[in-house]
Amino acid sequence: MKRIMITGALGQIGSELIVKLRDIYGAENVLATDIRKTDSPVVNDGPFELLDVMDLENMRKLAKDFGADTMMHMAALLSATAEAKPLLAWNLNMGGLVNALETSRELGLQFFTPSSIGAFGPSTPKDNTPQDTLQRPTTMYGVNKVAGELLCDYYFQKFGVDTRGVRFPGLISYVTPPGGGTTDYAVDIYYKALEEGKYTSYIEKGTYMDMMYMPDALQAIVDLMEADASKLEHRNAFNVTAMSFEPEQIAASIRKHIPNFEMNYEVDPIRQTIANSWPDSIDASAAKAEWGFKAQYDLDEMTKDMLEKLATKMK
Ligand code: AKB
Repeated sequence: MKRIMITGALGQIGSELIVKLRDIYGAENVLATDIRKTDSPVVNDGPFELLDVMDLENMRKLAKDFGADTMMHMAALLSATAEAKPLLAWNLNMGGLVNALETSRELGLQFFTPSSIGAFGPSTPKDNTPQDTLQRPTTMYGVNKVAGELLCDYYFQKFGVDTRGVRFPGLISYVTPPGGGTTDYAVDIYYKALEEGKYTSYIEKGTYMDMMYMPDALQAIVDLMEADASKLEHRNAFNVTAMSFEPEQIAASIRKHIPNFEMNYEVDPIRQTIANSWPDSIDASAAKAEWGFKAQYDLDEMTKDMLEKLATKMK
């Protein structure tokens, strides 16, 4: 990775990934692109171009003019939004992906795109979900993710594009809030804990999902992209996780810092159905063995850092 182009740069992952990549590879070597422009470090602190990922011609031109050797395709709708707008999700998630893969094939770019725990479904083994297992998701997001994993494998096998990916769990960060995901409650809860001392969860108690703190997710992307290709038996996509918890456990972790924190429930049937169809915990041993994946933060370490950073940010 020397000249990296990123789509969806202003999204939840992109906006922090850009900063990390610019630190490592130099600001001038990381091209951020997004369909919108904001007054933010992503736009102001390095190269930035407007790009609709449905526009293959412009994507190709930007990558070529920049002299990119790597494409990181982050633009996508998350699970709850995709469930509300399934046709838009199909068109954008699949259309954007195929354009990014085509650009990478034509220009010989290394390629990364995230998959998700959403690529699993109710018939997948729920505990310690294996790397290679049944994937019959029942959500549009899941359908997109499985099709995307297969498409990336196809571009690797058929055209030799160096495609790599991870199945991210819910990602938690104090920088850019997520939008339209099922796991977003685990981010919202920290804001509300500091603002109001209480939170109403749309996910039912007892619902376990895998999660990861953003610094670990960003490091995982860099480590996978820098990994020796000859060591990778899998490519699209590796299970990665740092923790699995249910709402009562994150509330208990918050109470270690805010003892009177109150948790209530008003379950959203759509997001609950999505959560119920996902694993309770996944097995990341293939990622550990093939490229040394390691997460630093557990639930309590993450809670401490989130509350400290958010308190400063919200001052
Ligand atoms: C979502 O909830 O949609 C995402 C994901 C797990 O892919 N955070």
